[in-house]
Amino acid sequence: MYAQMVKSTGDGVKSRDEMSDEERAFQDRIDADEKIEPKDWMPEGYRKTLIRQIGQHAHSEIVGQLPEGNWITRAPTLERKAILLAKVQDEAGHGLYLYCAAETLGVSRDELTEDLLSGRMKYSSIFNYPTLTWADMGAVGWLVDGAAIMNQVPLQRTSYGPYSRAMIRICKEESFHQRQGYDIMLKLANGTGDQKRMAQDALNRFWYPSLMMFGPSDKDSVHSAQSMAWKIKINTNDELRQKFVDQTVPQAEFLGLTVPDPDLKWNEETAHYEFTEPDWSEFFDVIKGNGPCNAERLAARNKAWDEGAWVRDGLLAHAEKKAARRVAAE
Ligand code: FAQ
Repeated sequence: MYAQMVKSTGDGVKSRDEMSDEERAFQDRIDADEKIEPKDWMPEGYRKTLIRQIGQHAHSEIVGQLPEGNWITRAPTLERKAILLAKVQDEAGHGLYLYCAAETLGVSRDELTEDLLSGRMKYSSIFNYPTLTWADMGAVGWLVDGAAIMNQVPLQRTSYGPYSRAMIRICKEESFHQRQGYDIMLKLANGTGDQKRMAQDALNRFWYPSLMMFGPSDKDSVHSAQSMAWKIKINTNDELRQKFVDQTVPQAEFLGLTVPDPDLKWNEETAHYEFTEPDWSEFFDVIKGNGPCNAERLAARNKAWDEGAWVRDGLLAHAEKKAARRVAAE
């Protein structure tokens, strides 16, 4: 365990000897699997890392509504429309729980929103890819929500109490989302030739961007060592990516679809699939703001924020009026 190493690890994680008494006591609580709560003492780096990760996660849920929202009016049946609408509403709810969890660390939702709208804060790379056909709703549910669950199930055990509790609820809903996506894929893959081709095309376009959701490979992950020492993260990026591939390939086989990786193969000895890494230069380009839809996504969020100003003003005016009435009555 990092925290118990006597020497500095060279990856920016302090050894016990380098920690202050407060930091050592904090690390002991983490190592004993105690939950850290908002009013507890915490290192400034722990607080900042959580705000960054929870904030990015919240933004991902909010921006993540856009690629699916794009298909609500064009869903093929009333039932599919109602299901997709409910799913997109769930994502908004996830964003709200996560902003609330971040607020317990001393940052306001308005500050986080400003950081998203100005492009200072990131959201998941996956939402910078377009959703071109109805089959993409299947691929997003199956692969994107599938990757999200793979990452978020361990986060239910994350060391920060409010984040961990938000994750428990979110994971329940994400598993429904994954199932609805797989159900769309199942219908299309067993449908007409055109429908099967649409499903295959969606898998082709979403496979590598889904693998990128887990973050850069471990050797390039700047935050993993410290985040794992603090149990903010429970697994490395590569561990989760491997688990996702191992789980998803048999699902693709069941659909009769082909994972777009000619070098994909099962390794009997390791009991894992060997697979081709995504194009990391594309990933870094997308997270720098140069993905196919980055500008469109930020423009949509900014437009919604600006057009909602009258609602926020109205709510504030109403609250002020109510407060004034209460004072007058006292
Ligand atoms: N996209 O050192 P690491 C969902 C950045 S689920 C963009 O490895 P870390 C549900 C990273 O921030 C999706 N940026 O970083 C849904 C850092 O840059 P920074 C959201 C990425 O934090 C489904 C730099 O690269 N889930 O939305 C990405 O230890 C369907 C170096 O990386 C979560 O956020 C990326 N994919 O590990 C909604 C889960 N990967 O901040 C709608 C919680 C890395 O220094 C529809 N988050 N970066 O400027 C995490 O588990 C972690 O933050 C990782 C990244 C694993 C994403």
